[in-house]
Amino acid sequence: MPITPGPEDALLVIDVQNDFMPGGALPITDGDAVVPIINALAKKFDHVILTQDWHPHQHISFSTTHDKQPYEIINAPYGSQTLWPEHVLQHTEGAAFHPALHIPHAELVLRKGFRRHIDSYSAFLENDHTTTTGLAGYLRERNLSRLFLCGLAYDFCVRYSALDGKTLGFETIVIEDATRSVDLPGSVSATNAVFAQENISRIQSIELLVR
Ligand code: VGL
Ligand code: ZN
Repeated sequence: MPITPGPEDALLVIDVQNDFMPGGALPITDGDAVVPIINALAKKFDHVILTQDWHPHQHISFSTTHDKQPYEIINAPYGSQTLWPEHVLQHTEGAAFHPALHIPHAELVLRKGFRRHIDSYSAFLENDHTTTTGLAGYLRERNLSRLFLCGLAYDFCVRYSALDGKTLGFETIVIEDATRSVDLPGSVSATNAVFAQENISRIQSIELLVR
């Protein structure tokens, strides 16, 4: 069904950064395929917000910080934490947005994951599920009530952003073909299941791009 974004809608573009692209530090298969789709989607929205994963050296999510291998899981003070290769180090090329991402009218770039001792998948709350990024307050003050999510990765940062957005009272829709997954064992099926359970709808970009 065609959808026409209105003044209370925002496109939330999650982590379209070089390190998540093929050849990057934490590569996502086909990650760069979302860039032209997101550029086209952005033209349909008055309000676009970009998130930027932004880690300091020795970040808690880095396997190297713990002398462990990537994709092992540790018990952090706030719960279990998957370990990743070092990625999106603050102010490096790897942390920069993909050079072909072209959204000149984006209104906010929200950085997350900049605290050494807490990871942040969600654009709203860090992985302790308590520390806020300030995004919910920003959206409320600006009367932005419906969110369309796209970007990387479907099964991590898009997943937790969509869930927290919904819990915090926003209508939340994921544009499935404008995302790609890290695809660890079970991560995509768990994401699909939790989206169904929480009534987070999945749509295709064509529904916004027609007309
Ligand atoms: C992400 C793992 C680690 C993401 C960020 O953007 O989905 N995944 N940091
Ligand atoms: Zn990260």
